Amino acid sequence: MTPRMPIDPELIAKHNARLQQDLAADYDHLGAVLARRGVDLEAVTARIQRFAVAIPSWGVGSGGTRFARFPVAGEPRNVFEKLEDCAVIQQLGRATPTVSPHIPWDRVDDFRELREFAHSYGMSFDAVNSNTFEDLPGQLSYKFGSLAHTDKAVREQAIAHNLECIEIGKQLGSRALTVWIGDGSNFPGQLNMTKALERYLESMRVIVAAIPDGWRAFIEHKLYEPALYSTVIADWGTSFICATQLGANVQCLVDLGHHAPTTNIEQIVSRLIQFQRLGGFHFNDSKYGDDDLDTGAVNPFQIFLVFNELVDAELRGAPGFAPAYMLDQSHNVTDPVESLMESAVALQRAYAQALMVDRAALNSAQESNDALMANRTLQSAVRMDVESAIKMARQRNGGAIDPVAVFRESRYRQCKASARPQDLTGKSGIV
Ligand code: LRH
Ligand code: MN
Repeated sequence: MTPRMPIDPELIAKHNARLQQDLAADYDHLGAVLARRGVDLEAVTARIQRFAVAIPSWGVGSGGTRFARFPVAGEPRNVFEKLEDCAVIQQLGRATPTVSPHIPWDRVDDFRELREFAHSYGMSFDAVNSNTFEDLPGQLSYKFGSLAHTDKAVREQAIAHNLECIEIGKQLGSRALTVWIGDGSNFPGQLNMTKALERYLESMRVIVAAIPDGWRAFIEHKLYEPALYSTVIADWGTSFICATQLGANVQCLVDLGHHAPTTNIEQIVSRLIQFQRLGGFHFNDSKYGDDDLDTGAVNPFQIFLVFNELVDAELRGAPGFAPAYMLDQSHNVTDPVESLMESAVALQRAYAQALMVDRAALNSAQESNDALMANRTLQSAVRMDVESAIKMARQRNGGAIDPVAVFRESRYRQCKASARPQDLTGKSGIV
């Protein structure tokens, strides 16, 4: 069954036809440059074609800060409209075939219907995210935590929610549960930090026991926010210890924005790969805190250094290496569809540049402690202009050579602005 296409395929064909000749010239040039380095461009392009990253369902609506949220006219009003927009990102960019849902934000009466709706666009579901950081009417409050709460009744409520997310994930075809909790404290002395982690582990044991065969549970650490003095799962070390305590199907999820500004994230990634606990990523960028900015928009070298570790693991066949790639961003001043398309391209770019690294030269420079040559080997890869390889991969996958240009030409957002009437008065908080 050919998937439904939210954008007129003719528009993409005409656009690609206009840009085809220049792309071919740039591609041939890159091929010649790489051939001199002993790198086969076709092999690189084929790997880029297979690269995939999941879209966060909560990312296609405009985000917000504690100060305000500025809705975009025509933004999705429910999960079905979110999936439509995700299908646009996939049709034009061809690197985002899955969506990571968030419960209860994406709750519907019939999840099988939702699965079929996604499939009608050729989309499927990735890791399901639980939410025990917001209160729902008639529920016990998560003000003082959830899985690590001092009150057994609140912990049981949070456990039950995660068990329900697993059941929902089964209906959606997900194969992983992501558990991020905001539990922590705002004052020294407020929390017995040892007991809090013991309560967390006790709660997670119940959840992990319900994880189906073939599934994984991802523990997502975060340094701070909403807790501003201590966070129960604050760093990769705590996440790693918990994963090793809880079971082989429990791994660590690295959200790039969840670290102190000076943290060496690529080293954390190399450690988690080495000990087979790298579950996956929430890619985004940040300058200060958990800013959830567009991937590669602020510090593209950071993403390259992470992919340098990932490509090294991929090429040496690191045991247990199967990271789940997901975006986790909040879009306050751009069109979310455009930001998500550009962010997927930023990941393809980092991946392609990491594939350009002369690993033999890097290895001999490292082994001979030739620091300058080692760093230069990396720098020469990140300086490679790989745009034609990414565009060729996208076009061969059936996408648009320039997705944002076609998205704007399609006037999709303007069409949705009239099809999705809503009050655009700004208010704070994530969709
Ligand atoms: C927490 C987080 C987590 C999600 C939420 C939307 O900051 O990164 O992954 O549940 O953002
Ligand atoms: Mn995240």
